[in-house]
Amino acid sequence: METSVLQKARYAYRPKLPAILTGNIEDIALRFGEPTGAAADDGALAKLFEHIYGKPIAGFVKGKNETIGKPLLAGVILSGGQAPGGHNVIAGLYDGLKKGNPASRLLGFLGGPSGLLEDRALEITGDLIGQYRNTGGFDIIGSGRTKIESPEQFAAALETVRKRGLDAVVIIGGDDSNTNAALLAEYFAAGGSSAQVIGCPKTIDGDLKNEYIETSFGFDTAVKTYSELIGNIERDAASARKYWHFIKLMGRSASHIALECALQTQPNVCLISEEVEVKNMSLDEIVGEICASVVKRAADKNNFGVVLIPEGLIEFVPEMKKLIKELNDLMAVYSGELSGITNFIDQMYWLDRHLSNQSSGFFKTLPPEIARELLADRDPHGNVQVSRIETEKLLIGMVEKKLGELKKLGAYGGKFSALAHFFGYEGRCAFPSNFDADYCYSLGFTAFMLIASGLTGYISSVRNLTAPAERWVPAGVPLTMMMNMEKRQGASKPVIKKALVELEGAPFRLFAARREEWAMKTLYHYPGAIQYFGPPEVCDEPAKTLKLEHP
Ligand code: FBP
Repeated sequence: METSVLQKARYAYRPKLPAILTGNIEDIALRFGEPTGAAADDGALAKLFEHIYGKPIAGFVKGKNETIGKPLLAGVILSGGQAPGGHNVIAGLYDGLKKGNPASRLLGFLGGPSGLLEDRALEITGDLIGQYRNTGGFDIIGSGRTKIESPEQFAAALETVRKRGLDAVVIIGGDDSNTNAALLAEYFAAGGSSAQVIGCPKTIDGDLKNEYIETSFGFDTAVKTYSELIGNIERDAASARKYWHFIKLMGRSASHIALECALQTQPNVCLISEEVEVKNMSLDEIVGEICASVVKRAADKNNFGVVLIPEGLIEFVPEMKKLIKELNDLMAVYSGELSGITNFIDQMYWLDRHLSNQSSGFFKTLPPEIARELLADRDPHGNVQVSRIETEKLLIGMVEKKLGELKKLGAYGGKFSALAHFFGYEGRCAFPSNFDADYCYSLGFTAFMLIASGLTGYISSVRNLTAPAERWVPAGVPLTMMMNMEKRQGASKPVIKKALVELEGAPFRLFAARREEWAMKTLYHYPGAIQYFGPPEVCDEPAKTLKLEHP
């Protein structure tokens, strides 16, 4: 493999570990807390997860650990969208296994959960992992979005585990994939298998977090990559003074990425889906908010600006939310009938008969490209594929129209020329920041400690992340503790609770306090590129969201 100069330099980077995980691992003992409950719906979850529900949180302390040295065979799966640092989770897991016993081995299942179901795997060797340390991407074994849900799939997973003689499987994924990890752990335990399942919190979206998961890995690098690009665009906008840039940012339903990028770059407008939902804002009101900034800035001869749009925005606009819910239910109930109607016009007629009057009326007002995307296949977890909906273009069109009306009324005299961008894939495979490189390695090493200690149905957790890495606190947290029941594809299912932006939280409050000024003036902030070498305040600084949430 040909490697870049930076890649070679990053191979040599030694990720930092929490102090408790350094030194002799036979001297790291487990300390258990009290039995745990669930995020909500305790009764239903206790029934569904009879074998893994209610376990205590497992922390680490100095002390003798008798179980740690036996040789183990573990498997690892990368699941869902790429997030910077995945390779380092595998590196931390691999190094832990080898430190526990050099005879331990690690298999990487290929292409996500389907690799486990179809028993496609390769052995992770020292040479192989050496080529991927501290690099972005998931290409060492690939990823996939297969949801393990049918009885045949669970049986196939158990069959692979038995055939291979696996002691444990580590699933590196987001909320849906870690829900799968809990289901698998329960299935294995109920089926009399001793195979353990451990999850790791991954997603650039930042929505897999709670009291025990301070942030999901990949968020830090992704937001820094997008913020660099947004800062560059802001500087271009302020230099050319002729464009409004509408930038959609990944993040699925959650606006954590957009909010963090706003705090880093101080754009003129940043929409936050969770606020749109709470305030019940219609599309028209959202457009009004953007136009207010355009009009004010035009009065100062600033016919340029930057607008950040979270990719899930569209799902939170009340009329759209109602429409999507109705579409999801119809697509679940009439999937056979609907898939037989391939022509868009015929689909519209069919929907006209099945949607409520309000949703049908709203659906007809949408540009055809957006309507088509709403009818496209859901992902395997039943989510609308929001990254494909061109909200940024929809908003540009609507803003243009509204400004035209304002011009006629004499309320606006500027020029409006807009450009659309979408930043998502650009940040998912970046070289992990030092923070993500260290955090991921620690998560992988912690996953090994949980396996070696015989635990199952736990997620690897590392906390106190705003302190220097040696003071980070690793632990194992029962997956069921983060779960509740939600309606998915028409049925009530156990899922890990998504963390959306809290309007009472410190990051949003800071943003809300500053945004009026940003809307009028040009107060752009240019964070520049991620730095890997240099003083800690330049290289190791975590994201603002994390610092504000954990002062
Ligand atoms: P995960 O939730 O699996 O981490 O994926 C995150 C994400 O990048 C979202 O931000 C985005 O909506 C989605 O993946 C895009 O999916 P795909 O990679 O299938 O196009």
